Amino acid sequence: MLYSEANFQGRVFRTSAAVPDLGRFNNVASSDRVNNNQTWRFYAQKNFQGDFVEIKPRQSLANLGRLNNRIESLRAVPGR
Ligand SMILES: [Ca+2]
Repeated sequence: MLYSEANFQGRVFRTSAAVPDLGRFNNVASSDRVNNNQTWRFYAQKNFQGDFVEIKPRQSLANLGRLNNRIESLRAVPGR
């Protein structure tokens, strides 16, 4: 789940599948949470390109730091 504000506040974007283009949620996310048993990567560019931050199963990041308001795609890490 992605949140438009830090500390899991604001608008929410929820998905269980890869998202190559977040559309209206591009460059919005300020915090992320992973609620399943996969490791996910959150990327600064569409189609899983560019800088990324990795979040492990059941973990979260209350502030995306250098990727704050920069996330444009996300997917589970293949084979993990
Ligand atoms: Ca934001």
